[in-house]
Amino acid sequence: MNEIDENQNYNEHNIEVLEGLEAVRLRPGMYIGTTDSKGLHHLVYEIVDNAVDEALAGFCNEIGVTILPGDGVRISDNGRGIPIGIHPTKGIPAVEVAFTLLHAGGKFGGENSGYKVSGGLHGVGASVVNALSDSLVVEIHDGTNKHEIGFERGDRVKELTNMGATSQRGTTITFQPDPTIFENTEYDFRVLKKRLQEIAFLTKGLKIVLRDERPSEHEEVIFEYEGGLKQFVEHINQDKDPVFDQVFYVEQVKNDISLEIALQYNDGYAENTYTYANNIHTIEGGSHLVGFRAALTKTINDYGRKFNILKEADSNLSGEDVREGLACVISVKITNPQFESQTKIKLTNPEVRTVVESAMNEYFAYFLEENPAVGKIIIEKSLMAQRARDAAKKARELVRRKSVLEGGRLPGKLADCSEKDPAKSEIYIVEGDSAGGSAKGGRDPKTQAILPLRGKILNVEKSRLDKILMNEEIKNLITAFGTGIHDDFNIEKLRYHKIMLMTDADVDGSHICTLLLTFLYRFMPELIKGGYVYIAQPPLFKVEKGKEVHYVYPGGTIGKELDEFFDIHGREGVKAIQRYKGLGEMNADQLWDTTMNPETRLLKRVELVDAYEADLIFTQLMGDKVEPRKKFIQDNYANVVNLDV
Ligand code: 0RA
Repeated sequence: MNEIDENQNYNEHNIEVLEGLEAVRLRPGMYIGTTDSKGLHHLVYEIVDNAVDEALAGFCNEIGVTILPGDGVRISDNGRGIPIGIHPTKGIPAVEVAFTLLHAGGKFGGENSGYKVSGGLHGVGASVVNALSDSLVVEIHDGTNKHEIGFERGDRVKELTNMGATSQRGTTITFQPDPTIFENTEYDFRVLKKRLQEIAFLTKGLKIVLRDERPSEHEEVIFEYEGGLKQFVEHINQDKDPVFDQVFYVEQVKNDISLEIALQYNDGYAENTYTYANNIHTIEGGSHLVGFRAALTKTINDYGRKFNILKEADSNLSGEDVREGLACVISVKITNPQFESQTKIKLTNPEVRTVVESAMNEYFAYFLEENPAVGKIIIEKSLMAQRARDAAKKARELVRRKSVLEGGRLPGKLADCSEKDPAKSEIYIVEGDSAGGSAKGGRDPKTQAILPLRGKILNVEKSRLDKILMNEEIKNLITAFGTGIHDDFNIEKLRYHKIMLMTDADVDGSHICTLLLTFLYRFMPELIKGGYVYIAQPPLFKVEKGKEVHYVYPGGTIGKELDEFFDIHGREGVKAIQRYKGLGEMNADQLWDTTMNPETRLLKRVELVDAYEADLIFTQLMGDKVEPRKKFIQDNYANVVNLDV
């Protein structure tokens, strides 16, 4: 902020402004976390959150988000318009205060300006977006006139001006992220789409229109859910088979805490519960989740006993039993949410637990009594889960006892590395014995272990834990990793900090890779969350060109990699093109040079971008239904090969 408005005296308020936004530009990370793509998208959420607040206050029912050519973004709403009156103590229009003063109180109206529930995790407000934007323009339609104010890098460059008559109402904010602050200013439509859809599910009745007006990507999506969380749950279950039609739904405001819960069961084994506090996805759960779980287990057991579906001889259903196949979303809104830390997104407000627990106890009990057929299905399903869990426990004990008896012997097929420090050790999971042979010959035996798998592993999406634990290939994986599984999982015991999935670069190889990822995602998700899982990238072609040998890797356009290679390198002197159909076709040296040598290899780290998205993808890919799988593969062939869920 190197410019002071000539019309104003240089007073302490100006100095406050000066220091405030300059600090944001000096240390943007302190305010928005990062200046990578995440921080860039955060700018949009920060502005959208203010409009969502206006919707939650009941004054706005539509928000538009438009990515403009050149990667500016325009966010508009049909609310009351940001206040333009002169701020009582600052002496400038309220809108200017909001966009130039750091932590301008409760965003637009001071600390006590009412029931503010939205707001991103950082909740830093509009002034931070302004500070980090090359330019930012606010247009306010107050039903009578249109007013405009403009900024550049936080400096006001156009004072609030009446632009003439209008009958419209609402606020439009257009900003251009500053390319000197952000590593990359290119917005990702899919990232905004996912988050805006989530906000729409969480704010029933709010219409959100996302448009991409960049020349190459014209696209528009509209999200509007009258059913809110109910539709969110239906979305989670869209490619699964619900075991009853009804979706349980409760909404309540009590002691200044508003809560919404929706749930339905599907015939799968996994639990999908997503929790939110003030629209923030609380990945690690917290007090709302604890209250919900306690009430779910209690209500189902009480109901089962009361109607004698749970017999005297049956033991009580455990929490895990009653959560098998559960699809559920919990959303709470509170005035002062507390999280364990910036990175541990876990709600800690203790008062939330009791409110959620008593609402669930009361309304879920009603729901079961009013829908006895549903009650019966849930109890019977939970009883089956209980029996399977008992069987799995026995199987697990068998596996454990066996490994104790055998002195924790590693699988016979594993060619282990000599390094004992897990941080320096890698394990390659290889498809088939012949590729396994090449990998064993080509590896660095100090740090690289090889575990060959026989063909396709079991699809865990369709099997129960007891059966999964009896599968030879899966047992080998578990013993080689050293972590144990499920309840016994212990990340401290992981024997390799890089787990490399190395399969052929063809459809079968992708399938095996997906089966492995499904297993890891469902039973050892900590490995994926911790960033220990990688996909090795063997080359697709070898091209001999004059005296040089080139390898062509996946990437760029699927199926066109070779053409793209020739576009860059030309065709002169090309003798032999070899297409690698499988890893087994490469000899040991080639495999080392192209795929395993840490100095030169290409790796993809598997990331869990978003849990419910990942769940949808695994269900589509590995579940019973053929249609969604076909559609997914048709839509996403490129992403399946480069699966980065
Ligand atoms: C009236 C009063 C207040 C804010 C707004 C309208 C308002 C703010 C925004 C931000 C984006 N769009 C908006 N539309 C309206 C201040 C009262 C308060 O802070 O609670």
